[in-house]
Amino acid sequence: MSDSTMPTTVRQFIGGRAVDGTSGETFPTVNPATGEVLADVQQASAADVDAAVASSRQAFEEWRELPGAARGRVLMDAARLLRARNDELAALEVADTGKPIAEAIAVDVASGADCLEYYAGVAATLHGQHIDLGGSWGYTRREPLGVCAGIGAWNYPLQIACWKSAPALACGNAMVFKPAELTPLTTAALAGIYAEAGAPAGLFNVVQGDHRVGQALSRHSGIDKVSLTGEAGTGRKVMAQAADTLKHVTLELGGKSPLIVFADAHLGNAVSGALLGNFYTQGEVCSNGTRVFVHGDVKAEFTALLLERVAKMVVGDPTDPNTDVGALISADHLAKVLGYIERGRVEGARVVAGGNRVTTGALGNGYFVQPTVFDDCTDDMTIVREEIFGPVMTLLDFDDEDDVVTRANDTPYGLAAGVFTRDLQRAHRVVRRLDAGTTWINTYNITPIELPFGGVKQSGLGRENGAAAIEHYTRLKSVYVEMGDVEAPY
Ligand code: TXE
Repeated sequence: MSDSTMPTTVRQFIGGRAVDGTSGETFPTVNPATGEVLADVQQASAADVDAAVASSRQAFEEWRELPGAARGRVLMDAARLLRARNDELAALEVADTGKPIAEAIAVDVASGADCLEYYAGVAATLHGQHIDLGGSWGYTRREPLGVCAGIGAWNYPLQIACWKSAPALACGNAMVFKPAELTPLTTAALAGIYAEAGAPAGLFNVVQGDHRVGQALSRHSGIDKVSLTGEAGTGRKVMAQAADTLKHVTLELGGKSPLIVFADAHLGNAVSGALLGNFYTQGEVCSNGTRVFVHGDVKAEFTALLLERVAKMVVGDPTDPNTDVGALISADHLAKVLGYIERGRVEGARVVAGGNRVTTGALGNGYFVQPTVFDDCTDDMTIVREEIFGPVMTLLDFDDEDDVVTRANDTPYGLAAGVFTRDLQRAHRVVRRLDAGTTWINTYNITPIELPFGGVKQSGLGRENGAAAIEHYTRLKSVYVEMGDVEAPY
């Protein structure tokens, strides 16, 4: 990775340029694969947040007046710039997140660019309705909310920043974005790209820092909407923090999603789905299908095929294109995941693959865990009930459709679910009964931008992507047009 790409200090990005924060406080961002400090990050102060909000408010007044097509052109150009820098940004994301370069090159930046392109097209289509009222008539206007705050998680820093900013900007809003403190690098680059694409100064500002900056944004009276990606507990806090000022809120939160394999499923595909749904991004994917329910008739065959393929997975240096499983995000998260694995053993589940930290050679400096599979799991075990957010799959048996649906729904979460079967009617019947916002039939974890993404129950509120996101970045104004005289009783 070129030195020009890796800053030594990560600053704020306010009013179209990088500026120093005023808190005087910094913290390091670390490469999870090597433990090395990548850069020092400036913690934003309350005054920096105020400045970012004021600068976005100013940009909003200009941006909202542009025709949608003009906004779309800026987004389209930003998408072009993202694609042009795909490999460079992917390498930056790998350094910050520890994920395999093969993933970052193929998915992270590209998904962000897809999102910008999609909403670039949507921007010119935003419209209200004409409502005929006989002589008089009415119409509705779909209007921007104003200044939105985006708060990101550390597993997909750039993609999350694009999934929030693209619909927000397309709808005429401005955004102040705070990436997760563990992964500040690529969001700063995105701000530069929006500026280069012709966005008004301040349209997309970035403030860096930990939960305190997130709190400041979600409480700020100058912010009209807050969109968080994070864990369920943080979601509840952000909603409470936003309540005093009645902000619009979107929450993309955690999950403990079921993946169901019926006896007639194509087992090769079902195993692929289970691997994608548990070990992609070393398991740090909110929609992962970590409760794998397999019909008793095919459990042995499925498990044998699964273990054969897990054994071939490469845990290694994330910058190596042959690596399948990279490093977990931090030493704290490593300890959390290893803690869950130990808990699984203590509660009687059987490790049939992995189960250990990887410390061979240089990997000992990073936070690597083997792709881990538990068998003989029961629904009440901690590893089956709680989100681990690591490479840990739990296998569960079932024999009856009603039973598996009931067990699949027996969780406070409702983010995603997957069903593998060749029986089309069963597939749609079961999906209809599953409590999840995002579901897959005969695949897993594929998220095209055209399709709304989001959860139900404790997995969140609102939706990202698709036409559905427009509802969460606009407000509706009704206009009554009187074509006659006003009739008044007095
Ligand atoms: O979340 P945290 P993390 C979920 C995933 C997992 C979690 C991992 O399932 O549970 O996110 O990400 C800021 N007020 N998803 O550990 O700790 C914090 O600084 C305001 C779901 O990063 O919740 C960070 O920027 N902000 C998802 C952000 O919140 C606060 C996709 C998230 O931090 C705050 C990816 C507070 N009180 C991960 N406390 C999906 N469903 O799409 C913290 N923050």
